[in-house]
Amino acid sequence: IPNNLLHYHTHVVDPNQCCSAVVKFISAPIDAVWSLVRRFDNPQAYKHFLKSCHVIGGDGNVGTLREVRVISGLPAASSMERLEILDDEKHVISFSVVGGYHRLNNYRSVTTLHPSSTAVDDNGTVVVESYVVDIPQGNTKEETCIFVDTIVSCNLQSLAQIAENMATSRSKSK
Ligand code: A8S
Repeated sequence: IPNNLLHYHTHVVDPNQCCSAVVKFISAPIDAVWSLVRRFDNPQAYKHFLKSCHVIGGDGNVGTLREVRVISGLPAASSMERLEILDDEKHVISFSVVGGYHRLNNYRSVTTLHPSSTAVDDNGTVVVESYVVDIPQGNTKEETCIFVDTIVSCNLQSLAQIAENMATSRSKSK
């Protein structure tokens, strides 16, 4: 992570909280990935555990609230989330959980995108998503991190698939 973005992933973590991060390489340009990630009003485009999203207050800027509903089979029904950071230049988005029916109290995540050029792919993106959350009563720190890491990894996996499809269909039509 470049120095000027490191502080976004530096969290204050209380003893009753856990903190972790997931990193994913995506073989698509940063603008394609960002066009999906920046949509605070449409997280279900790539977060497949969500079935709906309703924006409740705000104009799409910091402070906007959304209520997402979760598919069945998870220990959750809905979540109320507040947009904390949306920076189109630095490619940073952050939200915090402020309510809802689930077990992840005080969840907050920060997602940053970084252009990545390798020998194999000179136009890729690295996504870094870090989070901090309260450890639910009756669970350990490890269990909590495994649960959240799994959700975040699934989200970044489908984000990659969708962005990579966008990138290939675009280069084919050139
Ligand atoms: C995100 C990340 C997470 C979302 C979690 C971790 C959640 O939406 C789901 C299940 C839960 O138990 C908690 O970026 C909650 O959305 C899928 C409802 C918050």
